[in-house]
Amino acid sequence: MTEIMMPWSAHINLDNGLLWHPRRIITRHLSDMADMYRDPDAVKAELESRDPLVYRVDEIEVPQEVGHLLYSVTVIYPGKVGDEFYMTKGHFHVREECAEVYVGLQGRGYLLMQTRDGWCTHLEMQRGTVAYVPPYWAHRTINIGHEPFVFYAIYPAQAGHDYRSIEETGFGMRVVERNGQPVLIPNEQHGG
Ligand code: M6P
Ligand code: ZN
Repeated sequence: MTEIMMPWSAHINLDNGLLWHPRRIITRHLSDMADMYRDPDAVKAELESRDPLVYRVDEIEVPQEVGHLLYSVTVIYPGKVGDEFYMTKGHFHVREECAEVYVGLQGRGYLLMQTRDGWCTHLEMQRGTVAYVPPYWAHRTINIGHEPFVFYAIYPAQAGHDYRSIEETGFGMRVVERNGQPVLIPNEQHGG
């Protein structure tokens, strides 16, 4: 029998990006993604003194089934490892045919996207940007500013996260600071 869920609402604090509702909170520190940054010496030096919180994801709780929509609010804190800006791990969807929509709420960021055959592109995001991640594109977000970069994401609940491909090959581009500005450079370690 079809189970009927009661309608409900949540609340996003637009000042700090945090979601108020029963939810799952995911926090990622530098040590959780140490191998993803380009400069191992910078990672090591940083981890010797502290293990900074790079980003936080607040998710609502819905069944991860076809028909439901899952959404989350991500806060990427400002910062760099060496000259590389703080970023999310990035993932393909397990169900690669699932798209995703991002809405910028605060700060400035890049949304880096890449196909399986290595086509890599990016979009700039700020408050009010609505970015569409089409099916079959891996996606990673990067804080390129001096304040938290906050965005809302919504996607089919069955999408799932595949981190392994990105852990193995990385993205084709990295975002680093040059003369105070964010610059995309090719990723020499990219194996895709
Ligand atoms: C967005 C969505 C989430 C994702 C989060 C952090 O909120 O795409 O599904 O979990 O960003 O990105 P990642 O899972 O790659 O660390
Ligand atoms: Zn996704």
